[in-house]
Amino acid sequence: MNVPVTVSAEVLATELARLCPEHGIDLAGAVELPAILPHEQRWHDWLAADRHGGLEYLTGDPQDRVDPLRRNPWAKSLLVFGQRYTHGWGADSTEPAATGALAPDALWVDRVARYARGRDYHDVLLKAMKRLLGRLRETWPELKAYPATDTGPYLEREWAWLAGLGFLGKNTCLIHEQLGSGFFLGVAPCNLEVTGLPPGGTPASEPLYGVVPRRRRPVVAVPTTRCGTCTRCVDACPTDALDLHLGLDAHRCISTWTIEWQGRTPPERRADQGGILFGCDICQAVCPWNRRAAERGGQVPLSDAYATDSAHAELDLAGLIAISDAEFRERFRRTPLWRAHPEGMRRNADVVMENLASLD
Ligand code: B12
Ligand code: SF4
Ligand code: SF4
Repeated sequence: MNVPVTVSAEVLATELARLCPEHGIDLAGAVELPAILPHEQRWHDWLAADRHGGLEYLTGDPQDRVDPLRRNPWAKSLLVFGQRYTHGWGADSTEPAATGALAPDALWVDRVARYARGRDYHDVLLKAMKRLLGRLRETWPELKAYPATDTGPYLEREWAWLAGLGFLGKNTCLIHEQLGSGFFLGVAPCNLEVTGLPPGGTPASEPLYGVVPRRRRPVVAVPTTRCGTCTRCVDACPTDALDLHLGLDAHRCISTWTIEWQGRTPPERRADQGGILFGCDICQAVCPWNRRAAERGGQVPLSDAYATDSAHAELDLAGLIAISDAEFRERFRRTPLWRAHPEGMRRNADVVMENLASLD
């Protein structure tokens, strides 16, 4: 039976404030459905301009990503969750994954983007959302909700912006004024009819729950972005992958070709990869919002799910170039590095070794 459950935003916020800390979730909000996404055209233009970088799964059914009701016609709202994996990137951050640096003596772990140094968020966040929804079901037994993180066809950043979790930066990341952008997103279409939310498609100024509030003072008009005249991320990107009109060109992004790309690194891209082995944090590391978040970071403790896995730090590059399929599976199962496949990891290590050799 598809019976909506009616609840006020206030009551839902109280429940989320009780349950999110227990489940390691830092931000949570809701968007009324149906909703028209204010930046829907940007998505269609992005695809039409072929900026998806060969990530074919994005092209399947573009309309599903902007309209959750196509797959979940019974849904009344979309819940959105955020879970931090880092305090931010301080001005002193020197790791190659955050600077592109060719540091010969950098630890293996420094060469890996921060989101990927611990357990896989597809596992951790999804489980946290499922458990939290299970607890909400104790209050509302008729609750129906299907959580997803990356795994569902949703423009998660756009939905998160509408749910009040943060603003959209020129690096295309969702940024929270106090926490920066070092958090994952997950969504869940559900049958909660939440009264008192902004009308679908109108952004909220605050999430329903936040481990810290976004701003010190409430705002009247909610901006899409709070970048102002800053262009640090656009200027710092080593491959010119960011532009102000369409956002990120996945063809040019180091993150794409060290994580998602199958096959050889294009010769003209190899030098740009610098000392980066997996993922890329440069356009987040230079962001002033992340710098300030790092400065105040210790005040808001992180869940340990994404703590650096010290077993991986010991691997050296030469070892990675020769890593066997079996060893790769043994070491990287349940971590985000799994996504690279053994051949991708060998390829990435080979590029970094080649770039380091160019220092001699
Ligand atoms: C494909 C993908 C990638 C691709 C393409 C990234 C991209 N920017 O499009 C690649 C492989 C390059 C990538 C890299 C990374 N990714 Co990724 N990725 C995704 C995925 C699966 C889909 C993104 C997508 O639909 N892109 C298409 C574009 C058009 O959509 P969009 O960027 O979201 O932008 C839309 C709106 O947000 C809005 N918008 C965005 N920015 C701006 C800026 C302005 C000024 C305006 C007006 C509007 C606007 O317009 C667009 C249309 O609605 C999402 C999960 C999901 N299902 O959403 C994760 C996701 C975006 N990735 C994530 C992460 C962590 C990363 C990396 C940091 C990993 C790393 N360290 O290497 C980098 C960051 C690179 C970057 N600057 O984006 C997180 C981001 C969390 C956050 N706080 O923002 C997500 C949400 C995964 C998750 N579940 O947590 N990713
Ligand atoms: S992740 Fe790296 S390569 Fe991709 S846009 Fe950001 S700085 Fe550029
Ligand atoms: S670096 Fe500057 S332009 Fe880029 S996202 Fe951060 S504030 Fe915006």
